[in-house]
Amino acid sequence: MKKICKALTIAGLDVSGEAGLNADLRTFEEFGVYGMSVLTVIVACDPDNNWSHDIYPLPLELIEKQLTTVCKGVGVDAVKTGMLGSAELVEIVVETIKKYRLPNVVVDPVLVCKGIDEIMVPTAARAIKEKLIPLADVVTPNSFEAAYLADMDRVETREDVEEAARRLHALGAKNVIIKSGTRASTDEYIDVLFDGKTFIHHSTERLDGVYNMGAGCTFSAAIAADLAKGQTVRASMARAKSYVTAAIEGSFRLNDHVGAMRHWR
Ligand code: PXL
Repeated sequence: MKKICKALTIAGLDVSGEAGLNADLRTFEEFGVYGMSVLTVIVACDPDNNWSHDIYPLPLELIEKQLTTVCKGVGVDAVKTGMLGSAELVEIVVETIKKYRLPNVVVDPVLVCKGIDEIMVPTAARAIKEKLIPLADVVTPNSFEAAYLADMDRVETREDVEEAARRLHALGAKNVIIKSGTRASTDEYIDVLFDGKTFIHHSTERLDGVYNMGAGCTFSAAIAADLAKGQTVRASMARAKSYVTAAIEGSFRLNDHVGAMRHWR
């Protein structure tokens, strides 16, 4: 029988399903990988107040129990981290990665939520930078997160992106992929991969009239899924990019505030 590869996402639940855990599990499924999940926070939105969101963290003890269930009880071929929510939880995740020697660690350093450019929990952000990124096989910040993590005012131009990637690699991440996304000042989406030696650029045209909530989660989940199957970072980045582009092209409206990507092909 063909080996079934397993991936774990440690992420938040976006109740309306565009981002976070839902997006990750759908992506694992599409990549033919068995998905498991450790839930960190629940993000609920207010339909009567401009879809403003509130984040409800789960008790740390409960998160630890989930981590033990999966990491000790089953085992994983790759792990992806998303919204963690507190410095204490970052520490627990770091200890878990070390204790169970988890392979193929993909860190999506979720520092912001639902299009708001403000660091959600500064102490958690610092812990991600100092403790989690050094354990990452791949770290996938968007340009806003890259600027924070690399201590730069902004990451906009190609030179900025390359400098930020060098700095994140120096923090200990083996591979750095910076996603320019909608914040790019050009007509392209440019993703840059730096493995400590070379830069690889991937660009696709900007898409109009689409929804891309959850694109970051989906992108890093796709990379984790491919790494779980033994693919190289370079190959998984290319596949992740085309998968995300197709999912954005197929996106659909949920309400006046948000839409969702189509994860199925
Ligand atoms: O896209 C970042 C993100 C990650 N995880 C959860 C989220 C969001 C954005 O809203 O809700 C749970």
